[in-house]
Amino acid sequence: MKTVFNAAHAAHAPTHEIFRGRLVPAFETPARAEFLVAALQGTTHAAASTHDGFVVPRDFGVAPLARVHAGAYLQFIQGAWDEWAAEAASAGNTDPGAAFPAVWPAPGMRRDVVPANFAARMGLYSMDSGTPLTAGSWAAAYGGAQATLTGLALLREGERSAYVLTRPPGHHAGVDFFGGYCFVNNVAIAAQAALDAGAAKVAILDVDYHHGNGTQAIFYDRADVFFASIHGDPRTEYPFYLGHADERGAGAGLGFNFNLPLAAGSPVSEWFAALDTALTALRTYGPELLIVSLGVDTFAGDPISHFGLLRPHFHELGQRLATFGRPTLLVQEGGYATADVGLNVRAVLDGFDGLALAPD
Ligand code: Q9C
Ligand code: ZN
Repeated sequence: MKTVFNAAHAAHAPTHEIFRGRLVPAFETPARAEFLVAALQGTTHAAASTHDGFVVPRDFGVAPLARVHAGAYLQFIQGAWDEWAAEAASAGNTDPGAAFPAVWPAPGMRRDVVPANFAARMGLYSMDSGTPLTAGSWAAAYGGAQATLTGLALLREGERSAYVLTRPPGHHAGVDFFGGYCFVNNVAIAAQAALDAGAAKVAILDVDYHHGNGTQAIFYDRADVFFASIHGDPRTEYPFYLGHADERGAGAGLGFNFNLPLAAGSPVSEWFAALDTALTALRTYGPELLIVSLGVDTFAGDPISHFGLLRPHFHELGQRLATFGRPTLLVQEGGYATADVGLNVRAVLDGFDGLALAPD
């Protein structure tokens, strides 16, 4: 299948994140995309006529992002690094590290008055302190949204499937907040764009280890997007505060949200049983389009996750997604066993395309 490559990903290059009271090497790094490029180059998934076989993203502008995200949030993210750098410079630091939020409006505090203070706005527009905001975060995230919209355009032009090779990921980002390494919600932007282009029903299947809280929340009260997710139980796993099985949608959206949380450490057989359950529900829904939040942090070797999928299981995942039989947009989300991310994704794409599992 064709791969759309967000080359702007490299602009977002966090070096560290906060973990257990210390700065540790960042998990979500440009190297992830480099391994993806290396694994797909020279394969049938990199057979386009430009950019080493990868499709170059078109530019659809900021309007499709604003169909999902609040304008004030997009403006903040766009200018956040410059504000942070200017503030640091005025304090005599001309080479600040990444910006991290450290203060949030707890329930009962005001969200309707946007603070002038930069740190206060970082908290207003975020969900965690685990997401470094860097000089290139906006450029990379914007490029990712454009790459995803380009993948959608390929489907409209007749491709059966397309893969979007991008980072940072997107599924934790909500209408007006970043977090979980995510700034803009690529799959939500693509789903909304598909509806705006005339689709009546879109399905999003999220197979990242972590619940796609942003995607769920964006479409929770709507019937035109069915969100299904298989993920680590939020009682113990990030993002903790959303992703339980009793979240079935609200209002017109009741019945169109389907969470399949599994205990950390669940066997792969249970994961595939959940996949079948999710695909059955999505088939009943009858969408014109399937969008997959393709995290491969379900891999046994992932450093921050606790499922046990191996290379052949990713191949099997691709096969099962293909049997769904709808135009399918696969969008990269998590996966932090950096050296294995590319091979795991290649296994999914090979499985989808009916190719044999390639040796490592
Ligand atoms: N130091 C995605 O997979 N915190 N996001 C992990 C480890 C957040 C993962 C803490 C994990 C977010 C898209
Ligand atoms: Zn994840």
